[in-house]
Amino acid sequence: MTSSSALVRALQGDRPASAPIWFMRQAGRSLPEYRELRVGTRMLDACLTPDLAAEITLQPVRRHGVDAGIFFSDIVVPLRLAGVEVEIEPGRGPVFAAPVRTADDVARVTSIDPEEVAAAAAPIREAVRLTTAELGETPLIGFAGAPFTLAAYLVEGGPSKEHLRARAMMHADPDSWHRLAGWLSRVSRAFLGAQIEAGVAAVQLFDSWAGSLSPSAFRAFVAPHSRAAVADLPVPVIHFGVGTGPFLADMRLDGVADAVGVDWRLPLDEAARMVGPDTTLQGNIDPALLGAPWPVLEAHVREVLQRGRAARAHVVNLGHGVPPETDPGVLTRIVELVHAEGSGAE
Ligand code: 1CP
Repeated sequence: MTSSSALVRALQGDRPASAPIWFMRQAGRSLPEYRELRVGTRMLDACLTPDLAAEITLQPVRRHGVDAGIFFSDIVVPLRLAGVEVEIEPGRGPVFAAPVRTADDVARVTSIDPEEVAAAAAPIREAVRLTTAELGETPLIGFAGAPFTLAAYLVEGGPSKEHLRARAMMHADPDSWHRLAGWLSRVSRAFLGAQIEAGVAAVQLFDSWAGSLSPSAFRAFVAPHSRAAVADLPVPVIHFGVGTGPFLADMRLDGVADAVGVDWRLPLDEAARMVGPDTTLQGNIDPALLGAPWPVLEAHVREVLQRGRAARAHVVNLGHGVPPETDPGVLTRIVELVHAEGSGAE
């Protein structure tokens, strides 16, 4: 039902009449209806309650008329399903009871069979089924965390700025690093598999913090594991990271990624030259402009669309997630502008 949708076509390299648009973090704290539904429920419990996860996923699609839903969940959900002790602290993010820092820690956590994730993923499959039944022809995007971004939390034990402990492990103990990253890759792949079985039309691999890596570290320690997480999937793959301009071509994962996400730092026409003619680009409205006067934001969105024409196809999005303080009316207005713009004569 979703194979002729604008999103799937753009990911496959077509240019539908108007560029598809969705927003990273479109479900969440910018929506009053989300804040109301979440009262009294912990984040990870909400993710594992199928009717709640489905309703939260649907809220922004109804409100904004975006061209895709993004499944409401979190990158640490498969770790919770695998039995790792993790909570999401309000206003902070994922926090682990036991950080994974030494070779022994790595040996302990990687002894968990990633199949445990598939076995425990019934609430995920159920939530995806409920959501796709309501969405009809609008595609649902599934997602998982890339091994490095997951490791950035797991090794540190919680959020960090420069992800120094995970990056240090690569060089101090490469064997443990590769063991951990390989395991995280299989865990995320199992999480994606459950979502795909239940009907998502595309998936996004979030390597949000990859921009903290040097190009050589990304190539040697990260890319092979990210590639393994998404190789040979039966649906299109988007690969996203913030600050990945210095190694954007490597974000293609040797062509395994159908689309590469670009943050606000790199104009899309430059990005198109870097990734070449076989990759769709996604992005790159600057979240910092969401609070600007409408004419300023409108001019910026038009410029993003214009530069996006240099790519083989373009999925419009922000350069990173919707900030919680965003006026949701502004997001709806951007969707209307992008849809109107696309159907006009070029
Ligand atoms: O308090 C709350 O309401 C929880 C805030 C929240 C939400 C709404 C968290 C905690 N996660 C989520 C949902 C979520 N997480 C989605 C939902 C779908 C949507 O986009 O609408 C997605 C795709 C994620 C993925 C995720 N979690 C990423 C990658 C995306 C990104 O923004 O780069 C990352 C880095 C996380 C970790 C995480 N989970 C939550 C927070 C606040 C964080 C970031 C912590 C940090 O700053 O390090």
